[in-house]
Amino acid sequence: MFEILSGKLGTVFRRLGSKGRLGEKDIDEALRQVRLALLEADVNFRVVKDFTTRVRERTLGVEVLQSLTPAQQIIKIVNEELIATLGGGQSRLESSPQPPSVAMLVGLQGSGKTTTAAKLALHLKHSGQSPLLVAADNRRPAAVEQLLILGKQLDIPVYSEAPGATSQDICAHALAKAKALAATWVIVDTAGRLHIDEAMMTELAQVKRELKPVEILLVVDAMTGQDAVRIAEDFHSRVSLTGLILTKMDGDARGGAALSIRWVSGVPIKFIGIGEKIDAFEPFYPDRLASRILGMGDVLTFIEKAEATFDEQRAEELKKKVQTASFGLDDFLSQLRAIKKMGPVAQLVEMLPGLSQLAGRLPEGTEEKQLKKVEAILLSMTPEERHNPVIIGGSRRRRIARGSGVTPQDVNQLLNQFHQMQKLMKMGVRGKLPRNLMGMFR
Ligand SMILES: Nc1nc2c(ncn2[C@@H]2O[C@H](COP(=O)(O)OP(=O)(O)OP(=O)(O)O)[C@@H](O)[C@H]2O)c(=O)[nH]1
Ligand SMILES: [Mg+2]
Repeated sequence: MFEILSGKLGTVFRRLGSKGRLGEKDIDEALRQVRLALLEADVNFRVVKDFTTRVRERTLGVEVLQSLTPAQQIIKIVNEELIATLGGGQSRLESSPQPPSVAMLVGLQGSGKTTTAAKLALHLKHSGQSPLLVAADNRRPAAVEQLLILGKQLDIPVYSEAPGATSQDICAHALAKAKALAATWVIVDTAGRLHIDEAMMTELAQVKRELKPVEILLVVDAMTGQDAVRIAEDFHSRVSLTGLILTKMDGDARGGAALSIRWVSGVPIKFIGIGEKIDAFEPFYPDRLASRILGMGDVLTFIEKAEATFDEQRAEELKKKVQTASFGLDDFLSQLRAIKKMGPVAQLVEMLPGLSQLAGRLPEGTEEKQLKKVEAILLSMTPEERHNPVIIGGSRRRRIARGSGVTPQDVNQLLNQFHQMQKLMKMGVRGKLPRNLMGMFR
């Protein structure tokens, strides 16, 4: 899966990488190609539009890391936005506070429900649970037989009844069986239909009422592309899904369903089926899939490392400056300028570990107008005075005040503020500074 998309994206990024500097035009051209590649991979057009908009906005407002090339930065952003499109973090299986936890598998005919029920039961068994499989698909004897065979193969108990039994009966008896076996999980395989119809929905609603499943998982065939996405939306509106299982991920070379379904339906992908064999099944990790699609495991690892050392270097430099008290007024000046660009100082301080409680008690002087005044004062100082403010006595203070059109008291207040800031800094630099604050200390 994703071979074609992966190949196309690879070409786009290689082309970007061969250029030294990237202008807005290069970025737009690259994003145009990314958009085409996604559309060709059958990704939902709304997802594509939203994705490329997000990437574009971020590339334009990006903080340039010296240790990365522009192309690497774009790869990093594309990777992060791919992960976000796929759901962000891993969505695990929920369990009930009181066992057994019930997972009900729903889906259209042939989507892989029965196979997946067995795969999921085996997965749970391997993680130390004791599952019971339930054949709630009692309309077709062959369906029950299929589950019985799988259960036997895997040595996992299967509860079934003779054809014709009502699903209400099956559910009630299955729960009793689960209790008798001290099963921790009940995996219910339901009957599929060719299309979503009322009869199926009524039956599913009934099973849901009887068993109060903690998980209602839609099993959906990834090879059906955008149909899969539509089916997920339909099912979700009818039975409130808790998760998706995408099957046959081994089959489709395009992968549009996988890339669109979470974003469009809002339901997290919890597992994927990657083959007919019973162990061809795994939890879904958005970040792993994203790096597989980008096909750039090495580049991404490199980017992560470069970022980490970059942050560390910055934090380390700053720490040294503060510790050796060489954090001078020049630093203060550039810091104030950075703050001016970044928004209200109270918000920034809230993000600093250990400083949030000071947020409401910051000295005045951080408003826009005040900042200008402060800047003027600092610029009226000689470099020597900025470097070593202790030499600023009465006459220097008056000169600086005259030069910047303020009173000597204003100059004094600024110097006091600076000392307060130094104190705050000393407290704030204990841990690693959050990345978005690094701009303050340039
Ligand atoms: N390649 C591949 N085949 C799969 C996967 N999951 C299921 N299949 C195949 O899909 C076919 C249908 O699977 P079933 O589990 O019977 O589907 P179902 O949803 O229970 O079908 P009905 O009970 O008829 O509604 C079988 O041939 C499975 O082997 C998968 O992840 N990859
Ligand atoms: Mg089946």
